[in-house]
Amino acid sequence: MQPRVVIIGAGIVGTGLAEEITRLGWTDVTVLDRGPLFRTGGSTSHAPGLVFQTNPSKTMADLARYTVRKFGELDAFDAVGGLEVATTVERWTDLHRRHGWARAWGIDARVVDAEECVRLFPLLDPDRIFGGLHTPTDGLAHAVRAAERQAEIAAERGARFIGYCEVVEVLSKDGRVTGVRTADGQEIPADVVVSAAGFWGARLGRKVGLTVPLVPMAHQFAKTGAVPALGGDERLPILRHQDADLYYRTYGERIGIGYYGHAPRPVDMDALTRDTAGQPMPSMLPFTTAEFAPAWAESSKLLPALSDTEVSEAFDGIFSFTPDGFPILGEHRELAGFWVAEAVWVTHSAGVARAVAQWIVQGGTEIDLHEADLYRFEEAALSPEFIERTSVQAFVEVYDIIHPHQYRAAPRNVRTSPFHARQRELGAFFFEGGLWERPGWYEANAELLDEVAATGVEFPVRDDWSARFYSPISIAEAAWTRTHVAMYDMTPLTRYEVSGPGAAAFLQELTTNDVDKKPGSVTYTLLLDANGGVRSDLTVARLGERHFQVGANGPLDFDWFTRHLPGDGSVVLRDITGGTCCIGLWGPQAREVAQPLCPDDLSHKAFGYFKAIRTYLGTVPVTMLRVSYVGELGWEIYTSAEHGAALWDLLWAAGRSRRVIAAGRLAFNSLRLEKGYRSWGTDMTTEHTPAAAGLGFAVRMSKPEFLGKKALESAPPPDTMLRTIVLDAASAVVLGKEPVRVDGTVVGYTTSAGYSATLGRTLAYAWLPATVQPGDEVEIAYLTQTFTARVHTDPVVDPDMARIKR
Ligand code: FAD
Ligand code: THG
Repeated sequence: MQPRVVIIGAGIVGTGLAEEITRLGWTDVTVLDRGPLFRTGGSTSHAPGLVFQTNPSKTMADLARYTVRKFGELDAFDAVGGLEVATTVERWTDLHRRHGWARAWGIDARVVDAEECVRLFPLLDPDRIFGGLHTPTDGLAHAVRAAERQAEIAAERGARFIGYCEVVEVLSKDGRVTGVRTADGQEIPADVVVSAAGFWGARLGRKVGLTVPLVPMAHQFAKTGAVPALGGDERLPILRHQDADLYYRTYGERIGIGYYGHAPRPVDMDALTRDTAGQPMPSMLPFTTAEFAPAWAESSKLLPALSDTEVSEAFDGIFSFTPDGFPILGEHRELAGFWVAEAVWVTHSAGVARAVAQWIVQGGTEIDLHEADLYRFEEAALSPEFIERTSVQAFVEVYDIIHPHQYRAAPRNVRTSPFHARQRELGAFFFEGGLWERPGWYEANAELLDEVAATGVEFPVRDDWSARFYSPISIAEAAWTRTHVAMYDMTPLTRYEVSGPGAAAFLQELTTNDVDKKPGSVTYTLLLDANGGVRSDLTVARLGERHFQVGANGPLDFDWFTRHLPGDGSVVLRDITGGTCCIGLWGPQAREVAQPLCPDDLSHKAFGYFKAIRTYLGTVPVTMLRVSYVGELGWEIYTSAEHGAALWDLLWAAGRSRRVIAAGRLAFNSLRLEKGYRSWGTDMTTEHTPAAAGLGFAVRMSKPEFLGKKALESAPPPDTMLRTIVLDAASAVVLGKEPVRVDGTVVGYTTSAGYSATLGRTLAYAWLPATVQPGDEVEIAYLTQTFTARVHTDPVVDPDMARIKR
């Protein structure tokens, strides 16, 4: 029997899901909406439908591209093109960066001058703009029509759509959904319930004990009266004026204006009925006229013809914002069969619907969804305080120019390691990541600059953009690590204790490498999804017969592990990140620092590479792993939190004679790039097989069984590969996500980048066709410049492991 599916919400997401799920063969689908079909009163009902596909996230761009294609086929999309104009130098540069993303993700776009902007959109005042970014395939989605068309197709396959039917309760038994109860008392049985309830989703989630971190926010949208100068041209592109938080579309002779510049207005859901009384829809609040004044003033400057008209109708529409701007997708971990697909724009809706349908029906997606996963959030990030503040900030920043290394400004100091006070004393410049305070570099190391420069290390001057969130001190720290010894705070590295009689078998089945080795061994291994895509990369240290310590990448690993735990209690999983801390002590002189403190023999012979021991450093009980993401001799040294400060002080004092330094994330990143180590989520995702990512060495196909093995057995050889490229010019810098050309054609994109003190060049990883080989020349477009680079064999530094294994 086919699973019975109930979808809550018949907006653009719910109808898209019904179409995609029935297309994959599950046709017992019922879609319920509290409002009338298909102008339900949700956000979709009044969405002006602008679709700008370009996004810093490849995933989001892919979801948008699919939406454009699908709505085009459904005759619900007008490819009028998208035009984003720049009225400031910063924006003009930023449009070049956006142009880079467009090309990197396969979207046709071009940077055009002011004259061309006016040709495309004649109402523009050419004197106000530097130029624009024109994307011909962007355009207008007819959101309600698209919802209707998708519903029709789904209905032909057997799906039912029921309006005026509010879900008031989700029914469940033994941790599985069994159906829903509606306001009129009906019970509708279901095996799968998908909440596509838009900004009502957080409330619905709460009914089943799920935090859906979205905040409904009001956003101003106005329509002008007739603007005769428009002449009723239906083909004008959609327009963005991000410097003033504005966007535009035309409706015949009228212009629609959307505005994000007003103070953020989170919506009080408890007062929604009262606040929207008298409005046409429950997603429309009364227009806040005074707040719109700057929008009108700015608009009249950019489009002088507006002075002939005024606002004729307007409202504050409600839709969802999230802490990081991404949708919220996935299945409730404690309530099997309950899915959410929320905080989705019209722009990404069809792509999201297809991906979530694949996830539900087939167990995996083609497009990597980790950025949008329901379980991507750290525990503290699910606090109401954090959700509200960061979602409000996401509204404020929606059109801001965001530097790729720009970190959250608030809330800060949510998680600090036991070394925090020491780091501050050393002048750490803190970045935020996973809510942790992470030193990027230490001002105390400025005193090394001259000395390191004297050894021949170059410190190229950066352009203004790449010099942000950066310090040349990081180059000195990286160089120093390769010649002396450095302490890296590895506390934020997520780690789990996996224990119990079933622990070894559990890890063996879940990961690609052979982890069932002797206690004291460490293994680098991968998590794959059912399609054979890389879900994560881990280190697994066997500390005892039934006791493992796993080094992981974040909350999604915990989620994956939890979902796969055997039901018999034979494996216990514990996140030990917060209760412990870790210093990476690395560099050629690491052994001289640590050995005098340790009762055990730390020689290469006694304590080899990728081995683990439990011992003491002074009075501090430690677990030492002979692992180094920076590719140097040394150890990750773990202890429980209360010993952290003592451990730091001990190593610091012992390292004095060797001139030990504390080093930060920038140096760390540069060194791992030199060593060829990948960073999951940035360099590779579920869209890549281990072989494509250069991680085939971590897969033991001789193991009887592991998740993803079947898919790998039938996987064709990869047609794209992750490669290291070295920029030719010493001063050339890239930051990641730039398009890479071969013979003038864009063939790939960079993922991460950093300066190599060893080579005196910037290194980057790039996804390139497998035919592009080491030694080949490529070109990278960076803002307004083009840099040449060469594909290098990786790793660039220490390919024969001489530095690390001695
Ligand atoms: P909705 O369309 O809100 O659908 C959710 C449905 O769930 C509703 O119909 C609701 O009635 C139903 N529902 C909720 N709870 C229950 C329940 N308990 N039982 C039964 N049914 C329930 N996006 C773009 O991409 N481009 C744009 O140009 C754009 N402009 C916008 C302008 C404005 C003014 C606004 C407000 C939004 C705009 N958006 C735009 C965002 C976009 O409209 C939304 O993100 C999108 O429509 C959300 O679709 P949805 O299907 O998730 O939600
Ligand atoms: N330390 C620990 N766990 C981790 C990381 C870490 N887990 C998440 C993430 N980082 C995993 N990434 C890597 C990448 C490379 C290596 C370790 C962790 C590494 N690779 C050796 C190599 O490729 O030469 C593996 C050699 C081998 O398999 O023997 O060291 O930083 N604890």
